[in-house]
Amino acid sequence: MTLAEVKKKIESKEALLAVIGLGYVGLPVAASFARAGFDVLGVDLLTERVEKINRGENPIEGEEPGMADLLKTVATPGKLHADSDYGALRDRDVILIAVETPVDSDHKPHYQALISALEAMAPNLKSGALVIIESTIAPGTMRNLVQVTLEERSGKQAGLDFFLGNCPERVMPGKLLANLRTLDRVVGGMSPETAETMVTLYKKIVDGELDATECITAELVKTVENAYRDVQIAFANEVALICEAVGGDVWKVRELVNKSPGRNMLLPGAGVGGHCIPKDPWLLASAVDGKGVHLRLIPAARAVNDGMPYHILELLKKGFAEMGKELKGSKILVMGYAYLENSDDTRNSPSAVLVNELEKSGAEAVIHDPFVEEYQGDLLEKAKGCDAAMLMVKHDKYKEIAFPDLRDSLNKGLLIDGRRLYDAAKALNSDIKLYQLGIGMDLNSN
Ligand code: SAJ
Repeated sequence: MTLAEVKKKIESKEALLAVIGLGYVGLPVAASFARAGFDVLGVDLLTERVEKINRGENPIEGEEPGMADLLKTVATPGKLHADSDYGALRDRDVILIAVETPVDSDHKPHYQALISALEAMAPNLKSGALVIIESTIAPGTMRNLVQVTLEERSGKQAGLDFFLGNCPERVMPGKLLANLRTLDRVVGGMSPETAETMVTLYKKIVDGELDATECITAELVKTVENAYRDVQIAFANEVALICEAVGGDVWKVRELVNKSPGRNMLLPGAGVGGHCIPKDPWLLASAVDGKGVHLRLIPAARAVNDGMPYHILELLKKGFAEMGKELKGSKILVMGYAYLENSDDTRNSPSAVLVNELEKSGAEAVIHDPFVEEYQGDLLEKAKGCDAAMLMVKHDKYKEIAFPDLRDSLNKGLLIDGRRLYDAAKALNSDIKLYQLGIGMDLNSN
């Protein structure tokens, strides 16, 4: 099959599609193409997930508007069918891969899932098939890993016997289907014709702009956009540390800085978690391994952001020192365990780092989070007997706290606010000692 024939089958929606990896990226994509009228095969190693999808049930945790209903309507043969058998790929004209691409503890890409998927699909690759990687990958991976693996394992030649592209996702938990439909996407093809064919495909489910380009550009854009955000957040965090040290208020400083044209200082906070921001800068950085490029800013930003939970702990230690209290043997209420406000997603949660440090210091951590099932419950009940509370996530529910009630529950009215959720004057009136990230001691001197 030539690329032109693939394009024609896509235009008429006769093309048989497959999506490998039915997680929070792959499943919405598979379901969206099925809704658009394609026959989609979903492949995932988790048989339980496969069975759930074939029953029309949504396996994705958390609130995903529209996802459950969409699956109910498309989970039928001829629309979306899930399977664990890679052999089912043999008749597929277009294969999307959306498997996890984490980094190891040494910050290097961990491509095992991607490699396994490529090796399993290669023997089943139909001549003329279009293969698209949606996973976030380090710049150069399409050429150096994906193309090499597929050619070696299939005996076919990219650009001749099959076609390759990279279309990074821009999904966000809680808005999977909305982002997928509305956000612009970079469409990287190993050839301009491949990129154009991919645009024809994604046009069927994406209303946003589809920017056809090369694979290396697509790989760079995705990792750069998240590294950029990480550096921006790190800058805000470092300014918060400066403000604390010199007696300023970073929140006021940020507001006034952002009145200056072209400034957009992000928010300091108790840490940077989630499925992409902590990982993608390392994928980007790994692309220059061995190329004699010494990166300083991107790794430094990661270090600043990873250091924030430890800094919040320092604020607690400062409060205890003022009260002549020891951390060892104390009981600390940790408010918020998700990585993001009003989310139940705990991946790379900064609170997990804080809890670990508290326990290493001999303190007992009592965790509360209104969205994370195992930590739900009555906040004031959990606060009872605690020596301090630490606000790590600015869940809306935490804004409603009545300080007098919190004060009555806590042994000592000590509250560490890692997200500037609270108003110092209100805390003062209810005799709560409040330490807020980024606000210097004398401004914190209530
Ligand atoms: N954070 C800060 N200060 C900020 C913004 C975020 O400390 O000013 C922290 C959050 O608390 C969280 C982490 O950083 O722990 C990540 O927050 P995020 O708002 O970046 O949310 P994510 O991780 O879901 O990022 C996603 C990304 N989207 C995709 O990868 C498709 C990111 O590229 C988007 O910029 C981001 O959503 C967004 O803008 O909402």
